[in-house]
Amino acid sequence: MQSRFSEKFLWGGATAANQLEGAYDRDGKGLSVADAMPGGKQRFAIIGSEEFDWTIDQEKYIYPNHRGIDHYDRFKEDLALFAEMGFKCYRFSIAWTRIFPNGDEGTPNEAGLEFYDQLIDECLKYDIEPVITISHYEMPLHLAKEYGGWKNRKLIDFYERFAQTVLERYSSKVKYWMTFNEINSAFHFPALSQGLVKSNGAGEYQNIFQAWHNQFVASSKAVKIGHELRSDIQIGCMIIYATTYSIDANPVNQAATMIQNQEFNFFCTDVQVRGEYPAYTARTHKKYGVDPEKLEQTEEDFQLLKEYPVDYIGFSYYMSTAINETDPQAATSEGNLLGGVKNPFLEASEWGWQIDPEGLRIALNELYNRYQKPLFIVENGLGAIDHMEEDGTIIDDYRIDYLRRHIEAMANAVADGVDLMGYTPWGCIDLVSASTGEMSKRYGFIYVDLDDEGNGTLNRSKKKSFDWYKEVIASNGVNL
Ligand code: BGP
Repeated sequence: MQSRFSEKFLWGGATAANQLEGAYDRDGKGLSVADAMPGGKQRFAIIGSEEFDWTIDQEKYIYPNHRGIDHYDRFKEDLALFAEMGFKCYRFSIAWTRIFPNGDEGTPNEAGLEFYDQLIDECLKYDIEPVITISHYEMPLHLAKEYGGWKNRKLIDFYERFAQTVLERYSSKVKYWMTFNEINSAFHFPALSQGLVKSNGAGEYQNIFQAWHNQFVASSKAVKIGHELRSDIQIGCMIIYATTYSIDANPVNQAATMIQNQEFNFFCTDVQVRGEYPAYTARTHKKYGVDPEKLEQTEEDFQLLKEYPVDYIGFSYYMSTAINETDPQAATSEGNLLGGVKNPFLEASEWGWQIDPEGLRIALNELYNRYQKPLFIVENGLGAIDHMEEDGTIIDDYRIDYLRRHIEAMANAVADGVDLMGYTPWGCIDLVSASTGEMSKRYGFIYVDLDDEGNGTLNRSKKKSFDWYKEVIASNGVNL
């Protein structure tokens, strides 16, 4: 059988600094918002913006992100395993706090920069193309506490300096970049995404929309800097996409679904790809009580957005959701990260995320039809509890099944005409979960011996999916 994927298709895996590096206070690193978050149930409440004040008592607590999976010291071992699977690319992020510990002042921390020099060189040694997220859910804690996070326009300058520093340092070796992880997730995770908690305004949509505007401007500045440094650089946005269905053919539900799509799936990309706010912005502001007169926005901002749109669209895809406007009693899809109602045609993961491979084909078509920009699936996967057998093997057929069905959907979308650049399943090595702060929700092809209490040898072992994915890559997506 002939592969539907191009010869240059970027197969790989994805991680984020705060979820795997550990070494949270080593070599001059400052504290990030993720470093100030406990694990377990409390964490879900925090990222959902319940009362929380960025208190952290380092002496007293060791939070899961502090240790991660010790990738900081073991990255060579991890990269060797990725190379063994045949990765063509590796998506990781740079911890802002390794480069600027407080985020607002001082010179860049050379030790932090050197860590990423080494990581990038290790990728290149194996012909693995680095794909860098400049900021992935971990802004400096100081910026959240002292400036109120992204709602403050000063953050634009701080981010610009950070982006300029890393782009200048690495762009000769790194072609693929993304400016913010899941920028559209701010309604759901204002703390992780924008540094906003209840006490500094997460509950007020005015702040969220101001923060978004500031992030859009900051992102365009990064695109400008990148393109001046390297003409063939590719700088993308990155969103969390959830295909959204109407529960039935009732036009009322169809219209509510259209609105949900605009507000959640398309608002940020409309600005970042098309370079201007969409027509439905005024209606959306009104609905969320945002006063446009009070938004700090300048003519230069709009100019910049227009001149420096992103080069491609990176997105995560884990689940779909459904809308039932006409029945307020309809069962909600409890646990589904993005809410919505239960879709009777779908099964859910142990965490309630509704599994929907066909929805990925739809997502790819919806995004491509709307923007005609290259797409990059930079996260996808099944969070599950893995069991190690007595002989040390981990038989994760459920994960293989999930990924196989999603790759088939990708192949169908490519046959539909979608321009798809690559695929980097999330958490290619087990790491700390963003929503639970725990280890037991695992995504990896590589198992890491570490439990929710922080006990374990941290030894790495290959799961069954390791060899399966290796064959997928070797056959360019034919042998599933
Ligand atoms: C995305 C984030 C990742 C990641 C993933 C899985 O929203 O970009 O950081 O963790 O989801 O989520 P979780 O770890 O909560 O299972």
